[in-house]
Amino acid sequence: MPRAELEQLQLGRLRTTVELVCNQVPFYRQALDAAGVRPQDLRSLHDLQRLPLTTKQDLRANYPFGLLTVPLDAIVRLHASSGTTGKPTVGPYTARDLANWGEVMARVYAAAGVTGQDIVHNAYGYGLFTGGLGFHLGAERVGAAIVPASGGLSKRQVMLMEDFGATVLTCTPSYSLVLAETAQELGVDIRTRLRLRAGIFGAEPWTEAMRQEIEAKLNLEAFDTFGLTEMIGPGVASECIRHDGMHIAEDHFLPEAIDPDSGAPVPDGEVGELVFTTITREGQPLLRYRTRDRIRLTREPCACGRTMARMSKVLGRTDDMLIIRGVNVYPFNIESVVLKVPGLEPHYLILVDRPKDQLDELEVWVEASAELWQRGEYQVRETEQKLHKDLADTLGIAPRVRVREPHSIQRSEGKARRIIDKRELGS
Ligand code: DLL
Repeated sequence: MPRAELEQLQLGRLRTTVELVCNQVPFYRQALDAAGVRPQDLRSLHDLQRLPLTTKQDLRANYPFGLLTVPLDAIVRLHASSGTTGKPTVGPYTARDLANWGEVMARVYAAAGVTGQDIVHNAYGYGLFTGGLGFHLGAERVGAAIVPASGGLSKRQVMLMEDFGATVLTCTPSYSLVLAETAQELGVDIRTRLRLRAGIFGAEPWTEAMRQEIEAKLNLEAFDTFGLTEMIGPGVASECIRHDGMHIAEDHFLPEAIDPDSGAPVPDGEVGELVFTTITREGQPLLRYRTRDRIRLTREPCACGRTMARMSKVLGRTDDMLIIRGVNVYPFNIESVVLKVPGLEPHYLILVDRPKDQLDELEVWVEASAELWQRGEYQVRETEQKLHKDLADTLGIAPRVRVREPHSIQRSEGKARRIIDKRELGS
């Protein structure tokens, strides 16, 4: 759709949404009043910035159903994100929300070239997490054969991928590496015995270096895909075959990038916090929801022909930045460095500690490849020194580094937990 036409569509849908929440949700009525905005004041998309922002705290304060615009009768599905502390975030769907979810998920597959001919092995977790059922819905919509494997029992997953001839793998990037490793342990040669040609990976941050690792290990083309429970789950944005950013389903979700401190808009091409307004959600529409994900936006048309805005890979979250001795450290940067050092595997852990009366300490553990480990202590120490130097050069502080034995770092079936911040534990 040409952008001018798209923007007209967006404006109409935005007005409908604002009217809906203003009439049905006391929280939004008050917030709009406080901002001095009425639905009829929205004359162009620029007026979006006059609307109040919504935060995770607002969702918590209205838990579980305070932001619904419809009676509970009209809700046909409830998902929830786990959340590390306190109550989860609720994702309520009406029948039309589910239909729209199927539609945007079908686009995710189509952008990766998936058709009704494909066999999709879906190893995202089924359950409250939106990954499993979201990818399931979209595969049905494009008419592919879906294998609802969910996470875990990795040996059986490798067997099924081989026996059923899966052509597409969907799971978190970290779990894809677990499957690759399991295939190797079982002596299953991925190149000759599996038929995977594409993988659609998301739900956690991963670098370009990680993409190369995954593509090489699994012999497939890896696509990044983005979403969050608050919007709809997966299906918010996804890569096309150009791999030049993720196309946002902008006819359903209006993107903005803002300065996380001042809230001011950030121009296209610069890093800001991603903010979304849902413009077709029925169950729980959200205005200007702060995702806390750091990204760049572009509205330049893509070489693939799609006109929808694109977002960069997620460069980290505004709340996962580690401040260590006054220096800002992003886990994303650590991953980029780790994966460039030869002899290391893409399994790592970042530990932060504040020993009593001492300065903060940053430690990075990475697994050696079996080959490096066999070459012995001296080579391992040499790799450790290289990693130490490269990390210090990139981060601006020198972490402690440990290159560890293969398979010594815990694997995950879903989102990998790569940071252990002991300062949060009060030690
Ligand atoms: O992770 C939905 C999803 C499922 C997306 C499957 C993609 C694939 P939540 O559990 O609510 O929803 O977590 C949302 O995960 O705000 C980001 O911080 C992070 N995230 C999701 N996709 C990506 C990605 C699902 N491609 C939170 N890259 C978001 C980096 C991602 N981070």
